[in-house]
Amino acid sequence: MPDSLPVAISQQMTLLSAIHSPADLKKLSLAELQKLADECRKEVIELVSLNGGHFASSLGVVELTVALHHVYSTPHDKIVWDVGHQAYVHKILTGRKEQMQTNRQFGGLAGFPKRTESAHDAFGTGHATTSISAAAGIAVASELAGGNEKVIAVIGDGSMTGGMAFEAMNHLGDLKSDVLVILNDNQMAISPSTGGLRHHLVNITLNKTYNRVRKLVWKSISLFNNDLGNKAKNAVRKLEEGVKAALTPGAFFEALGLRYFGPIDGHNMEQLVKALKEMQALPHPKLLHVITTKGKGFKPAEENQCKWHAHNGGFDKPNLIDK
Ligand SMILES: Cc1ncc(C[n+]2csc(CCOP(=O)(O)OP(=O)(O)O)c2C)c(N)n1
Repeated sequence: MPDSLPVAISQQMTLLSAIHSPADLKKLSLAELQKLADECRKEVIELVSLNGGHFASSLGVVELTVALHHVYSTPHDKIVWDVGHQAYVHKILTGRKEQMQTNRQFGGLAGFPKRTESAHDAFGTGHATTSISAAAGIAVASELAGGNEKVIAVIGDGSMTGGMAFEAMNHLGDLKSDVLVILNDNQMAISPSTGGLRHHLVNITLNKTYNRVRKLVWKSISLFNNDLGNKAKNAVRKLEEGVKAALTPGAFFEALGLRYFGPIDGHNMEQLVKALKEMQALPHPKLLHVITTKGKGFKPAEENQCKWHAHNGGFDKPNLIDK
């Protein structure tokens, strides 16, 4: 971590106990955000060990959720969680920490985001693959009302294979609305992801040359920004776009009209916060490719991600925590 924890914080009560709404995350340093993420992870393990529930997917997005609530401001900004089974940390950070004991019980909290439960839940979910479409609708409504909120869809690589996600990205490319799609790529649906998209994503992630070329291309585009006449600039841009489309990762998403960024390490708080701040400044459709590990931080879940997708509870938590 680039900055170290103030001694007072490392020795005192938990950071989580002082978080009552996402506004409390705003002033935290990177080290404090990571400490908060570690505490949230323990909280999810504790909760599911007692009452059961969805598990491995929430553990995989702990850092992402903390970073999102640090950079963006819900309920003004809208975060749409695809499926919603990974939203436990989101619920913990948005004023429902104490009620999480009632998760999925009669009269208690819902196991998924629910609009009537919290203003921070932008969309009610449960059905996979709806998030990008919902985010596009929210963004269009905001534009019509003259709003300025940022809209983010967080979707897993499994749900990204559903037709509705492609339809929504295709539409977004036409709408040109300010929507950030975060592709949470853990190579897992409930079981391992399959199909052509999976191979495309693996190629992107593994191909370092593509990533180097992409960085070079974008760097050279920015070099031309001010110095050449408009005609030359346009010609260069067209050429660069062509080269970029042919050589860079994410060309598939770019072809649909979303600018592609990544892949980044979804457990590295510094990378996440930096990337999200960059995304926040861009007013058009874009996709941030984030690589995560399903079950992160809990060894049995990392080793058997399918089995630990959800759990009935009653497991031996203290002996199993991998930290
Ligand atoms: C339409 C629909 N089909 C199937 C499911 C069951 N389901 C719940 S989570 C999930 C896998 C989601 O995988 P991914 O989107 O990659 O998220 P991850 O759990 O890996 O974070 C599936 C298929 C569902 N919720 N909705």
